[in-house]
Amino acid sequence: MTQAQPLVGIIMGSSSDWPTMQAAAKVLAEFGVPYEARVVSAHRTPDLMFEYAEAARGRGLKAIIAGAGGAAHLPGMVAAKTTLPVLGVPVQSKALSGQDSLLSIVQMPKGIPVATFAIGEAGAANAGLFAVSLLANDNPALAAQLDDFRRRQTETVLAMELPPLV
Ligand code: RP5
Repeated sequence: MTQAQPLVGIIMGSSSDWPTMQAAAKVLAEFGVPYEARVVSAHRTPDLMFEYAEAARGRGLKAIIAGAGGAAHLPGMVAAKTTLPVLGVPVQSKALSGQDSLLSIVQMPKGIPVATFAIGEAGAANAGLFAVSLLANDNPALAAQLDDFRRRQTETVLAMELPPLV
């Protein structure tokens, strides 16, 4: 899935990660940020992973959101091959509920950073928001959109009412 001149690359280890990772795509779409999304597996397509990471900056990407589950090496290995910001999303695994994914992604050795987000959909959505924040550094219109998003979110929470006792 590719739009014209994507600024953010969303990659994931399997199409089974898409229900989670599409939360990042939805955020980028909401902010009008062009992105691409595709399956790139650290273990099953390692050559593609390296090609993708090595070409990313030259293709104009500004950040890569990488999601994987289980022994989740994709974000770290991509970060090893590019100096673009890599945002890691731990996908909830069946066996260990994503604890394995989280620890695999977050425990990077000194020198190769991966910004690690929460397990699952919330992490994917926040990775999307973080990518928007990165791009907003030199895009005032995007920064204004972020302010508006926060304002609307605050209003929604302030308007919350609790149901009566049952
Ligand atoms: C990881 O293995 C993927 O990121 C996915 O979360 C997990 C399971 O992959 P499938 O067996 O569903 O293809 O590489």
